[in-house]
Amino acid sequence: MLKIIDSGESHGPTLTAIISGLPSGLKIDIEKIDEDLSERQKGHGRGLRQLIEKDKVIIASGVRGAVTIGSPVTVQIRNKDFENWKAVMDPIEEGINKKLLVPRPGHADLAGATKFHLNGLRNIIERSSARKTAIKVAVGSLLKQFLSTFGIDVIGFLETMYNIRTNGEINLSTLKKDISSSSFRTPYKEYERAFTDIINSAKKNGDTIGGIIRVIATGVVPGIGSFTDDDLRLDSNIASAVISIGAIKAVEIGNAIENSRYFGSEVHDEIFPDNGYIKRETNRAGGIEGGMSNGEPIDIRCFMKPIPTLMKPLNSVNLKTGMADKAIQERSDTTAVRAASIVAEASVAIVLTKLFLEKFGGDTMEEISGSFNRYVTYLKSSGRYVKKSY
Ligand code: EPS
Repeated sequence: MLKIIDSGESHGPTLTAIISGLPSGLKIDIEKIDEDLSERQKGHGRGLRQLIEKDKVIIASGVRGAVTIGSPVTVQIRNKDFENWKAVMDPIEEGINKKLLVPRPGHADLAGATKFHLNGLRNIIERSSARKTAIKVAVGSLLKQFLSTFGIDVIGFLETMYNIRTNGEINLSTLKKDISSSSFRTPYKEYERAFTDIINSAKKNGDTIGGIIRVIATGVVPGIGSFTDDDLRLDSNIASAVISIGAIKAVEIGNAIENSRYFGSEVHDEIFPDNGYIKRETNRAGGIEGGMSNGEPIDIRCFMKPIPTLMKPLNSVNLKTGMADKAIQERSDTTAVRAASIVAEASVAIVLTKLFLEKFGGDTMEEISGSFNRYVTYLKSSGRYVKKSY
């Protein structure tokens, strides 16, 4: 059973996550985790915080000699900015307490302050901050290393921003290369100019923009997740995980939205025999049927709202005076859709690892590999092995 808990405030000393339930014997490549952390920090439209931080993972438990030992793995990232915020954010010393009093529409500010009986918003801002997505990326990056041992690759990328309609075929065999050569982490390179222009114009107007992220996981064998229990469904776990990322407000699996407008005969992905394999010619279901992987690529879209911190602030209410006022302006990003694509990739990796371990779980990598290999042998001998469509 994989369990993950994380903690940390945006300007506190560290972000921390504990991953319990990982088997022993998994080799960890720290550099790969740091590469993903750096990916999260990049992108046109990010704010000044990213110039202060240079995120690096610290592994504080559960790993010896770059190999997991079966005990809980602690990962941490230091907030360099804490040095500048010590007078406000020291966990022990009572410091400066300048009250932020006017909540931002669209932010956790108002509901959070009400829930915790506060006027000042600082404590709400600190934990609801997108800064905490850094530790999620560290966890997801580590778990991607587990998944890759079993041939699973999870790739998150930017599909579009604002109201720009990107078009074009995705080539799964070159997708990773295609997005890594794009400053926007998108395979739709011909739209990069349009993305740059819309970000520049939003920034100039003190505004923000959202967009759509796509995550595709390849190499997932059929039968991950389960129809038997709601909390084991792959689709519900993915939806919950990605919608837990701040500002992600909707999730689509496969072509779900378009599918709802067509006849069943036009939507369902027909199954064909192919010399002892199973084959499909379409993947409108996004690789999930009955809450389980069906062997096709898992295909998810995440819809991100524009960031609520506007430099041209919206109308709000001062929590101290009760009078009309303009919302607070904090240092922020014009857009973070590109960054969110690596966060969503991490979230999907976390879910896939959890449900993979439900099916093939064991104390050691060796045990898990044994169980996995037996299943693959069964798939092949029963004619259920899914032929790659890419
Ligand atoms: C972010 C860290 C934050 C913001 C932004 C993204 O740091 P700071 O508040 O010190 O500038 O830049 O977060 C938000 C937009 C938000 O609402 O929390 C990060 O590391 O991704």
